[in-house]
Amino acid sequence: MPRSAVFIILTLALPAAAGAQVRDSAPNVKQVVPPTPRAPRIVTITYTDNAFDVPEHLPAGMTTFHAVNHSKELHHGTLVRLDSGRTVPDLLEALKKSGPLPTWAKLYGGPQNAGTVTMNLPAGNYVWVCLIPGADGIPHFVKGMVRPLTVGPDKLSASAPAPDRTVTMADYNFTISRPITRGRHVLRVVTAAKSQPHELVIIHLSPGKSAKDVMDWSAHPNGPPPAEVVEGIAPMDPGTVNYTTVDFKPGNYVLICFVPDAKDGQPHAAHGMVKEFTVQ
Ligand SMILES: [Cu+2]
Repeated sequence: MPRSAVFIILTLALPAAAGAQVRDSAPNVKQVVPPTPRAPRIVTITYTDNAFDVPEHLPAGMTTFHAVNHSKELHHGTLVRLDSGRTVPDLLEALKKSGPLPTWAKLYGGPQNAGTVTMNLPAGNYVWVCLIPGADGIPHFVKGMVRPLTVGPDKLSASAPAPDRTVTMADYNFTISRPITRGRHVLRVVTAAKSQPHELVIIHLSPGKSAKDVMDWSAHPNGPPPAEVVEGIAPMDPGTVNYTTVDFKPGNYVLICFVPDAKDGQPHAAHGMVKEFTVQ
């Protein structure tokens, strides 16, 4: 075959390979390799004292948020989706009242403290808020940690990270699909259907500290928490899915939810939403 003919055949073969690579694994046997899923784009969000450094616009689709905390206090980046034309002032007004948020405000999760979280964001209007109170009891969003975010209509296509554990949050417990072992895990985190919103605060306890120390600290958060690392997922309503990548080191861990209860306003932890486990 003349060299130019080989070139033409190779060129013609290229469009057929778009989206799927065809390779010869043996003479006359073609193996179709599925396209490599595109990883979500990584967006860094930063907390400083009572302020967020967050994007104001993002394309829709699977997105990874990597949070960096430059403040001494704990923060999270809770994404709230605003439907029915509601605005940031409407949300701030709703947050002044105790009890569940109105149905036009949907909690989408987000990174807890300096965590890494992936979620699929449909196009729409959102708000970043930090609902965590400071040592004075005043939530950080009141002090300025509230920023609007528009998502779409442009869209990026990317695949969710492959999870190896599922954490289900229900009224009032955490269920992990399999015990967590030492090393890096991708947790798929969901709130059970018909449940209240919940958050997943993952606390790697300091040596000698217990879940009770965490409860005592949360009631009177003076000084640093009795923890080496705090990460996880911000409050999320049923129907949303977040993924978080966590490097579990040997030691004692506590999963805890501080979302106020719809009935009595007590943190869910007071209703038993605390789970301790040890990573060997
Ligand atoms: Cu909860």
